[in-house]
Amino acid sequence: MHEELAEKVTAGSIRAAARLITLVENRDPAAREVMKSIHRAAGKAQIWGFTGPPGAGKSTLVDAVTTKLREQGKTVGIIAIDPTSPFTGGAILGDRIRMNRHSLDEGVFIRSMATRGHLGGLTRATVDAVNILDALGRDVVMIETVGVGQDEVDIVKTAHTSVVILVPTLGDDIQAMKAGILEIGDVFLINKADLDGATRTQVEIEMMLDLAPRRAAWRPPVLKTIANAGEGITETLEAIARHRDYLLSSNELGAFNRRRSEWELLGLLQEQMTHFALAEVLRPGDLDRHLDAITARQTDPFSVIDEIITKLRRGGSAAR
Ligand SMILES: Nc1nc2c(ncn2[C@@H]2O[C@H](COP(=O)(O)OP(=O)(O)OP(=O)(O)O)[C@@H](O)[C@H]2O)c(=O)[nH]1
Ligand SMILES: [Mg+2]
Repeated sequence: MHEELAEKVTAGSIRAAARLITLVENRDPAAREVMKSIHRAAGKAQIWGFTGPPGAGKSTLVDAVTTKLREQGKTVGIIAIDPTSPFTGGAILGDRIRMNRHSLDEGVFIRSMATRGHLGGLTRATVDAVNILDALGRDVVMIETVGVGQDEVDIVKTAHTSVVILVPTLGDDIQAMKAGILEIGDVFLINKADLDGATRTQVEIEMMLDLAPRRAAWRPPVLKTIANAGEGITETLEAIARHRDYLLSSNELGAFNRRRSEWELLGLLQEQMTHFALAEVLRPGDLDRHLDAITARQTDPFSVIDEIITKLRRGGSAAR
């Protein structure tokens, strides 16, 4: 079953990819074997992240970018992350409606995923889903996420190029913006440039970028877009292509891919070790007992970890 599903995904079956994403989303153990088999087939896609505040126009922009990519004959995979927070509760429905015009196009695969609920588990599921669309043979995989939490920022860091989408705002709002979002952007867009203050916001972002310490030689461009009118989309794609050229020419791509492997491996290790400890080392009721004792200050989390590690060293369940 595993081999068959893996073969179907790498042969380009959308249905197989959808099924596999559901398995990874549920952290189904069956997904592991398939993920092993498809790893070698992945690594060819360009991965782009789109992040920004709720309602900035991310979905509209990704949709417009998708149209352009399809005109160029490129296949597209989109992961829209639904943070399931009260103020963006309608994200899934919204994405469906706005991306409707691609719904009959086999060259566009769109999937919404939630980030909340598990101990970082769904952040991992998102990374797996990107790899699945990569192995499916998509030329470009885009991740749309609301840039609010650490999970979202982490996800965007796994993209080759991160596009930060902002809207015209008052100066104070920009100052209040988390420095984090400035650091992750390889390309900045001031979307809704049809609204007042777009140029001023653009200038302010440019100034903030001038002041911000930069690790790399790449200076992120700041562009104005009107996503719902398709304006600035060609320029956005050109900026992403220039960033790609920079990654290739500076050898940054190799270093980036290695960091991505590290992030993936260590994340998986953390997930699996936690799973192993909870399932194999702790007896039923142990976790509750530890939590009660820590809360009552009869012990501390460090001592409990020592105890768990000692049991792990002795061989997990054998030590019971
Ligand atoms: N005036 C104007 N409206 C726009 C522009 N781009 C998008 N919009 C509108 O802004 C609203 C939000 O757009 P979305 O694409 O759903 O924004 P989003 O960032 O994906 O939203 P969430 O996923 O809910 O965070 C929609 O009504 C769009 O039609 C633009 O350039 N100018
Ligand atoms: Mg959206």
